[in-house]
Amino acid sequence: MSDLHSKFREAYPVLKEELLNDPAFEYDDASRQWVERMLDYNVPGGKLNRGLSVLDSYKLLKEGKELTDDELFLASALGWCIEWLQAYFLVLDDIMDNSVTRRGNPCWFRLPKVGIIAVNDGVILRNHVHRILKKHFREKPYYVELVDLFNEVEFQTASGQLIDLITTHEGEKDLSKYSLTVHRRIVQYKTAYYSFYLSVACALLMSGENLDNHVNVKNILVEMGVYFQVQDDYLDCFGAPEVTGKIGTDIEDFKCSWLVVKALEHCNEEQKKLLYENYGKADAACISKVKELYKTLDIQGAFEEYERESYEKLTKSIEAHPSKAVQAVLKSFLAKIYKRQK
Ligand code: GPP
Ligand code: MG
Ligand code: MG
Ligand code: MG
Repeated sequence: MSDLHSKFREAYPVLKEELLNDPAFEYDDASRQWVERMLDYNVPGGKLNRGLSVLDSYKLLKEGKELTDDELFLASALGWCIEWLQAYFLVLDDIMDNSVTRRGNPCWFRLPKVGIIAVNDGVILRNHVHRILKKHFREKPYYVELVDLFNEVEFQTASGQLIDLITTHEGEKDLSKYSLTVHRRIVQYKTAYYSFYLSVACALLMSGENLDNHVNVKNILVEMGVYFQVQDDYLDCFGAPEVTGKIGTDIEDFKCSWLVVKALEHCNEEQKKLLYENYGKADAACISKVKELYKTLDIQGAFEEYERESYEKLTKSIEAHPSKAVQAVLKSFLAKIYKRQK
C-alpha cells in the first residue's frame, strides 16, 4: 500500500474517536458501543476509492509538491466524509432494494439486533459528515462552499434514488417505459455526483479553486459516473458475488437496469413476451429465464462494446482539457474503474 493510502487509513480511527467522544454518549456506554460497531461495520469495509481519490487528486493538483502532515490529514478527513456519506446511502439503499449482502457480509439491517434501527443509523452517519466538516474545516475560507457541496450532492443522490424507486413502480405496470434516456437520468443523479464529482470537487476546494470554473471537469466526471453505474448494473447480474461482495437483486426488483434496457432494444416479440412475464419476480426460475435471455441476446457483448466506446470517448474528452494536472486526476480515476470486476 502506498504511503498516501496508509496515511488515509490512519485518519479513520482518529475521526471515529472524535465522533465517539460526543457528549451525547458520555454517560451511555451502550450507545457509544453501538455507534462504534455500526461505524466499523459500515464505513471502512469497501474499496475506499472515493475517499482515496480526494488525496490522490489533491496530490496531483499540487503537481507533485510534498504534502504537509496537515494537508494529508485534511484531505483524508474529506475523503472519509465521502466514505461516511456512502455508508449512509448504502445502509438505506439496502433496505429499499431488499438486498441480502454488502461487502461480503449481511446488509446491516439484516442483523437481528439491528433491523429498522438501521434507518436511524443512516441518519447518524449523515450527521457525522457535517460534524467532521465542522470540527476540521470551520475556520477554512472554503468552509461554506464545502458544506454547500455536500448538501447539493446529497440532494442530487436522493433525487436519483427517488427516480430509481418510482420508475420501478412504473416499470411494473409497463416495462416499455424503460429506455436509455430514463436510465441515464437515474444513474447520473443516484451515482455520478457522489461517486465521481464529489472527490475531485473536495480536492479543488482544498486547493483554493472556485468550482464554477470547473464545469468541464464536472461534466467529464458525470460521464464517468454514468459509465461506472452501467458497470454496476452489469455486475449485478454477471459479476461474481464473492468478488463484488453483494448478491444482485436488480432482476427481481424490477430495476431500470442498463441490461434490461438493452434487452428491450434487441429482443423480438416472443422474447419481449418472455421478459414481460419473468422480469421483476422473486422466483429463481423467472430470474434464470431473464438471465438466459440476456445470454441469447448477447447483452454481455453489447456491454463490452459500450465499455470500449466509453473508454475512448472519456479519454478523448480528458485529453482535450487544457491542464495536465487535471488530466492526470481524471486519467487516474478512469484507470481505477476501467474493466473493473468489483
Ligand atoms: C446505487 O444504486 C445508488 C446508491 C447507493 C444511492 C442511494 C441513495 C440514497 C439516498 C439512499 P444501486 O442500488 O444499484 O447500488 P448497489 O448495487 O450497490 O446496491
Ligand atoms: Mg438502489
Ligand atoms: Mg442497491
Ligand atoms: Mg446495483
